[in-house]
Amino acid sequence: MSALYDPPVVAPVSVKIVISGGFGVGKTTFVGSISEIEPLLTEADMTDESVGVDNRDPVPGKVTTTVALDFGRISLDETLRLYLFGTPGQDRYAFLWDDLVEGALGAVVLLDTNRIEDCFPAIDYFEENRVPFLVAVNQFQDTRKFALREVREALGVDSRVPLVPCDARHRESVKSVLVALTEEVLTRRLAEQAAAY
Ligand SMILES: Nc1nc2c(ncn2[C@@H]2O[C@H](COP(=O)(O)OP(=O)(O)OP(=O)(O)O)[C@@H](O)[C@H]2O)c(=O)[nH]1
Ligand SMILES: [Mg+2]
Repeated sequence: MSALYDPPVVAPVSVKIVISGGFGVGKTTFVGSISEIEPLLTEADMTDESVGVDNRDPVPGKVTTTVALDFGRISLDETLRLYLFGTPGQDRYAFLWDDLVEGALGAVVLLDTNRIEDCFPAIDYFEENRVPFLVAVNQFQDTRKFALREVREALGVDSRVPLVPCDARHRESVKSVLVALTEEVLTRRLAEQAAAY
């Protein structure tokens, strides 16, 4: 009898989110901190072959790098499941971007305030392809702390693009970034719908 009144079981909506930014900015760490499944990581050792090709100075202890993608999943609630695709950070894998970004609902651009310019290619890509995105300011040690307002000035992005603080090593921080991104996607969608009428 009661089964008649049970609410219907609704399959969660699954959406694709891209995690991007410059080399060594914390993309793989971000996906690994939040994924509720064992993340698929495509890390390869950084060898001497990369000397002169990759600038490893900003991340001196780094021994591996992403060569294809990071993949993880997080359920924000029972109705919404995010599939996370982390991009490789190095320019020579740029040819993978179109496939990785295809069908994405939104993107996170991770930023290290020591080398803000490294995230410009990602920002340009999402602007050109009209993918909603936000900028997550990652908290590295030995990094001078800048106010978000100063980072925004340096970036020169539209004032509507959200800037949020992040520590890619901490699940709660990563989750708040993803919640902010879903809010941004909704806001953009509603604004587009309103403009269409
Ligand atoms: N202090 C601090 N360290 C971080 C943070 N996020 C990442 N790291 C460290 O930064 C290093 C690089 O992180 P990765 O996650 O491999 O960076 P990535 O962007 O995936 O690198 P590529 O794929 O090679 O471009 C690692 O040693 C991380 O532990 C952070 O928020 N704070
Ligand atoms: Mg990586």
